[in-house]
Amino acid sequence: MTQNIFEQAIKAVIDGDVDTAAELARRGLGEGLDPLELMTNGFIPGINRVGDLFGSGKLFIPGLVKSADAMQKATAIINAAIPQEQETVNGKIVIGTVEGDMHDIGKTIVVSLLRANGFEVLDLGRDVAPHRFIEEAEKFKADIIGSSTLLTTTMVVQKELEEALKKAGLKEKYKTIVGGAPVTQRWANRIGADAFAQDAGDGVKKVRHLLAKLP
Ligand code: B12
Repeated sequence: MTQNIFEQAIKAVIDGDVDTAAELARRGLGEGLDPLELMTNGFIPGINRVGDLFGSGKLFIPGLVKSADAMQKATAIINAAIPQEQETVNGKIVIGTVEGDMHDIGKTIVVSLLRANGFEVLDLGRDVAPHRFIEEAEKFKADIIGSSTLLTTTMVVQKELEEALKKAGLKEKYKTIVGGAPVTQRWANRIGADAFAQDAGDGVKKVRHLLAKLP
């Protein structure tokens, strides 16, 4: 039964079927499935397959956009169902997708899970320039700056953010965490980011570690 709903979710995303994706998200939650499990075993493998199909030339932009719509609809329903921690914990994070990159599905899942774990999060959305990450972190009195990138061509913006922080004399003030499909621990080390996370759950874990290191 559960396996079946995951398979249907994968298919709905590949087909770009927004209504079915929404219905499956609601049905899965209604059946008591854990929101993250529904995401991790159903919708995320679906959008990853879409990425592979697009990458190998078997799916084109209109199909990619339809699948992204189905994924976004399901994500919104599932994110809204993640139980929220009532007490806020000490820890403020600004997070956004870097300049030039419009992908925000994964970043939005990370935001939801961080909030669900009691962190205060300012979501800057997408297409965020390095100077804006810094300005908003200053205003929000953030502890951590998180950036997401899905395009290999915009990974460099994460490096520019590190450089801008150093130039402004703020590198010690904020911890940074990077994520997104092409991002690795190796990349984080190379640019001097303080942490890398491979998914939203790992993000929460790494944010906790970073906060423990703050003075
Ligand atoms: C959906 C999608 C789109 C949608 C995005 C909709 C949206 N609002 O996000 C649309 C249709 C708009 C789109 C557009 C394009 N796309 Co696109 N897209 C994808 C696709 C299929 C899925 C991305 C996704 O949502 N994954 C699901 C989420 C849950 O995973 P995730 O983002 O990796 O996030 C998780 C982790 O990485 C981590 N994480 C992510 N961010 C962060 C941040 C922090 C701080 C932390 C801690 C963790 C973390 O946690 C998340 C949750 O677990 C990918 C393929 C892929 N497999 O990545 C291609 C892909 C990224 N796209 C690609 C391309 C080429 C494009 C376009 C250039 C196509 C075009 N010619 O126009 C445009 C780019 C426009 C732009 N300037 O950004 C390529 C990139 C290739 C490359 N080498 O850079 C990919 C890889 C497809 C491919 N195989 O070729 N795309």
